[in-house]
Amino acid sequence: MKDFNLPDILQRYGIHADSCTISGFHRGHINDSFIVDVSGRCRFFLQRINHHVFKDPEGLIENLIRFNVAMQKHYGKEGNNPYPAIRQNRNKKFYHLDHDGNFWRMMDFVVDSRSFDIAETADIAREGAAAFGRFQLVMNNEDPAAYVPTIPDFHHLGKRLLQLQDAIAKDAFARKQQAKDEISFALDRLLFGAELESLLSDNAIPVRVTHNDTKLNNVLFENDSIKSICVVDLDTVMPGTVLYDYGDMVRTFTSPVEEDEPDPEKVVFREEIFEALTEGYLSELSNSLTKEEKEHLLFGAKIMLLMIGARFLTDFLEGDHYFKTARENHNLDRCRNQFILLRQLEEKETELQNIIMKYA
Ligand code: GN1
Ligand code: MG
Repeated sequence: MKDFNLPDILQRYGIHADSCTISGFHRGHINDSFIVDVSGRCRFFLQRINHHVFKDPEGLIENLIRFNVAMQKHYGKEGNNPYPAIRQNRNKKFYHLDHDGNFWRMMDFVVDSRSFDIAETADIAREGAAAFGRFQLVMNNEDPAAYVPTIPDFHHLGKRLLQLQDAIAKDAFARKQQAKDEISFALDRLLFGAELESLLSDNAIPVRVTHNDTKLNNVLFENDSIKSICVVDLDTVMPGTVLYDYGDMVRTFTSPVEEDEPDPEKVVFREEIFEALTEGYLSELSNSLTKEEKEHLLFGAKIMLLMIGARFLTDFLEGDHYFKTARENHNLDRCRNQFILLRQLEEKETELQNIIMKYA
């Protein structure tokens, strides 16, 4: 972990470091996160926004404020809104820029909550997906043009695949040979990029404000039940499509192991979990999606698996500069894992499409 002057940052928010316990929260691959416990009285979630990835942190904060206003309006009374508030510092700003050019943000910590890395049961999958469905229902009233793309072309599959091809051509770390199977798997699917572009350019799939990082562990559940509270990790709430959000749920819910599990035997596409998440998402949203959106949800799962796998592979070939890694070949393991899941999905495509249509 880099050396940050956390006491100084907390001071900007009127908190004395002596009066609190700070612990690192090591889940995301991009930002640095800390839980700040103030003498057991209240808790905050302090984050350094990685400005090499989010190049417009101010725009990101503006999105977040806009998002909070929308949720506040939706839930009405203050106490009914489960979404954590973003705190102002002593200069009345919603972020703090430190001497090293780091952007910091502090939010309330959602107490008595938990998250799941794995969908252990179908009920968890159904409720997790329903939480993203309820999020989407509110976002459907938001104007996508009012939200800054916090990462331009984040889910532009065509560009992601070009970046991969570029990394293969350069092979700057001489790792191409080690990843030859994964490379050919990805190159066999270059057409997915063109297919997505044509759907978007025909306006067949509408642009909405979407979450864009719908991992299961971005849903907060109550501590003592499997009722969801809200969804978190809102930095990529921006213009997108429901194909991405549904797709990223399929990617992160269906496997019984995490995305970096290196043992290929353990990566299994669980159809019952797929069905539960589809049911949960569409139980909330079915009436407000277009026919084309519903028909292309499975395609959304395919593009997200390919895209994240390709991003891990690109990062592996480029020497692991983007995603945090903890071991050798970590990004290659992640890529392999995602491609195994995609292959299994492709083998069951007809059945899976029928399941979607049952709830659509
Ligand atoms: C990153 O940092 P985290 O874990 O929330 C990434 C997502 C990937 C995910 C893979 C901004 O999310 O796109 O799906 O890792 N976020 C960014 O686990 O690149
Ligand atoms: Mg995220």
